Amino acid sequence: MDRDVRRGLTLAAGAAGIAVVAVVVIGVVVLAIRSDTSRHQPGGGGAAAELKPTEGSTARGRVVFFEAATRGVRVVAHVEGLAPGEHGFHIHENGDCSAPDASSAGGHFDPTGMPHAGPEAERRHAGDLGNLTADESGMAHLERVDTHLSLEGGGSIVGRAVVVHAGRDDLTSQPAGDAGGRLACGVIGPDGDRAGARPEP
Ligand SMILES: [Cu+2]
Ligand SMILES: [Zn+2]
Repeated sequence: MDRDVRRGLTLAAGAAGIAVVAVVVIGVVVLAIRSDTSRHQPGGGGAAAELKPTEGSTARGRVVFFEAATRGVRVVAHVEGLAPGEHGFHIHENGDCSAPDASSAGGHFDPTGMPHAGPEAERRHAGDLGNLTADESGMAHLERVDTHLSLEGGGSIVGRAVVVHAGRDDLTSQPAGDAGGRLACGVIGPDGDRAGARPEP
């Protein structure tokens, strides 16, 4: 009897030991997976905006933003349904395209209190991306690295809106380059799926 009790206790202790080891192993595996995931999150995903036509417009497209290999943010835009020629292309302050004319997006994104200017200017609204140029079929493609843009921190463009205009941005007139009405608008959101983005050249 005494021997059986002792044997039972030994077996129980053995089972408990195995259970403890199993819990520790599972815990370590879970922690490893979690730390692996978090390691890929900061700055890993880019941002993107789906541009939808405003009332009476046929313009639509997609713009993706991602950290450039060196400094700045790479902007890749495809827009179609435009009249051939130049069209003002900006980031506006409010991530709100709900108004039929996209007026809800507000003015140009300008976190540093600068004048309106062209994309190559040192002193410009952060949102001043210049113009898109549509070809004869109404399609526009733009790809450039912009050192005034940021995807994180106080000056982040995430949560703002991209707007394409009916007219050309003259890169000079205040406060918005005299670019006319708004043809398409899209809110910039985080873009975990980078499959649509082009690799660094
Ligand atoms: Cu604009
Ligand atoms: Zn501007």
